[in-house]
Amino acid sequence: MVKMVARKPERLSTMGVAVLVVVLSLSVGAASCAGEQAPGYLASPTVWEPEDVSGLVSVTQELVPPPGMPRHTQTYLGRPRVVKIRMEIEEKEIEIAPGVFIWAFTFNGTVPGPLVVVHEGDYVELTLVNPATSELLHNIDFHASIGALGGGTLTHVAPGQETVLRFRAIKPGVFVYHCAPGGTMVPWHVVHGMNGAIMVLPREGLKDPAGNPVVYDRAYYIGEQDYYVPRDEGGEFKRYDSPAASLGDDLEAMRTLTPSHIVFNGVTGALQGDGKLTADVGENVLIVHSQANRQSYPHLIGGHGDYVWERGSFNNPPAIDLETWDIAAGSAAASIHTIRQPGTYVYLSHNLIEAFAYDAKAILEAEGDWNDDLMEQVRPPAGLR
Ligand SMILES: [Cu+2]
Repeated sequence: MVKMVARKPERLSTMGVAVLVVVLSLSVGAASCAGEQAPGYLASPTVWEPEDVSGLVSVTQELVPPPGMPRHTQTYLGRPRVVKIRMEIEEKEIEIAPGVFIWAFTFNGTVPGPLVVVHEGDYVELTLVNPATSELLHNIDFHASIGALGGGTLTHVAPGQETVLRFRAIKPGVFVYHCAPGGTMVPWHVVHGMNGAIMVLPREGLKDPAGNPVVYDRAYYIGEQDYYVPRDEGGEFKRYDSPAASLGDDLEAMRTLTPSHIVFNGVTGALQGDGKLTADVGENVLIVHSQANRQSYPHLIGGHGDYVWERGSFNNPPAIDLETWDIAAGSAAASIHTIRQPGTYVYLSHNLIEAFAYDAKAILEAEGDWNDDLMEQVRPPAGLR
């Protein structure tokens, strides 16, 4: 028998959510490694019995612009709920970099669309509205859902139409959603910003690899976006009069598979300067990071991913203490970062060309006391001695 003490999650400060952290001593048999699920994790996913939805409590979730997340509790042990959300489609011209414009196709006016948060077993009831002022037909495909192309075939809304879709979130994790009207319209809408993510929390909250609760004190949503802005004969980025006017040029630019821009949260520098992320020393910071169309390689310069759900599924134990991880195209990852030093961190895609020559990065500024034990400048840079 191997005696093992589970790593204690660093439970720090508050964000209005009180969760009891229990440290367990676990006895692990030497033969328990192969083919078994980690302690505290299910050997197989939960089977959800159908509910009479009319008898369930309905709650309305107020969606907020990224990098914010809607108000939520990290645990929820009551009966499944119907979580009602509303998304209004907006086609709007935005300036993605100085002097560079694109007609963004958006859910609720932002790139990415808002993060939705529910708990495993809940029902998501979406009202999707396409105002009469739109030019284009849109819909939504939730990777968290099951059936009808993720709801895509049930939600086509022409300008001046709305629809209501309800699906059950039976798989805990972080998942992309995106517009998917069909054919080449799918990537065209996605690379015009029409994507976002949903977080389906386990009902008991997040857990470390040993099954102990892990709580976060702050949470941010980052949607990484690749754009393919056409250039004119002189090499300048083109600007168009209407949402659909760029289609022919766009498809040509998209087929190069070479983005003109790669940014976090829609616009160059969105999560830097006044938009930077903040934290305090001692906090656990959750970052949900989605990329609906391309790969990404998250890394926190000056820190680590203390807990990383690289593939996004909360039914799998997180990896711990990673330096860099992968986000597959069309997926989201969740990571928790324990902030141990004050100062400036850079959260980026560690294809450094994409981070610095493009703009796939965010700044995280932390306040608190410096820890000399972890790092100390023994002698500042000076002349040779
Ligand atoms: Cu669309």
